[in-house]
Amino acid sequence: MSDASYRDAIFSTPLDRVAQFSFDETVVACFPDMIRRSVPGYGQVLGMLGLIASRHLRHGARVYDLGCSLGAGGLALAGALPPDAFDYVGLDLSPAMAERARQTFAAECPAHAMQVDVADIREVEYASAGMIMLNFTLQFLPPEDRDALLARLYQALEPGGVLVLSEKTVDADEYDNAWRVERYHDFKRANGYSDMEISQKRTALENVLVPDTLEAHHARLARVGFARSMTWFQYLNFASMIAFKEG
Ligand code: GEK
Repeated sequence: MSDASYRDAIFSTPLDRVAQFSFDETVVACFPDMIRRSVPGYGQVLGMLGLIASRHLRHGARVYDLGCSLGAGGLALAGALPPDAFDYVGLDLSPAMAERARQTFAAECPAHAMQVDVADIREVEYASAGMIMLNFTLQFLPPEDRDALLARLYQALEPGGVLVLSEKTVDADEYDNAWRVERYHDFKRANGYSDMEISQKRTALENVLVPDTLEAHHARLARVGFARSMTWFQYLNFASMIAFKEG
């Protein structure tokens, strides 16, 4: 991304009251830095989105990117596919994110059809799509809303379409989970976050980011209709799955 990006220091000062995490202007400014340093495998997942689209996307099909933030998923596809290969629709609840995504697409891939709307992904009427990306977004929805959204996405997918679902996950086994979370904190420390930043972000995300187990994800995908889903990527407690609608 060519936009100037600021270093994420949101949780580097002691706060009297740690605010709940929200995607406001402060977060937007440092978002690319934050997500790279705090989501293991973020870059690898993005890189594969283009390759997955090259293999699975019907030429000219619509692609939804739900919770598109600054549009990294759209940029990944535009970098891998020609302008007539797909119509991109990015959706995000945050007007600040959506505006920056629009500016980035206009600057980086002006020939591609890139639309960005401010919307709650739970309330959108989805048109038919060849590929739907939920890249680290479902985890922010209240757990009770997740089935209904995925059921609607399954309905919106064309036969042969794919859903890519990337998430922070939790392990059912408490020892496995503790190991993964501790190594994740090591990963953040190695990427320059202090213990205070790590613990304050953790508090801010409590009740905002509620992770599921991989088993719960695959069970949900099966429940809403997907005959086949698999985990194609995992790095500590972050994973990406792909679900196939029968063609
Ligand atoms: C990327 N996919 O860079 N409706 C719409 N958007 C929402 C909703 C909702 N109900 N809830 C949260 N969001 C991106 C990264 S970030 C992940 C996704 C992270 C949006 C929220 O505004 C934010 O932009 C995004 O989901 C999650 O590949 O920050 O860890």
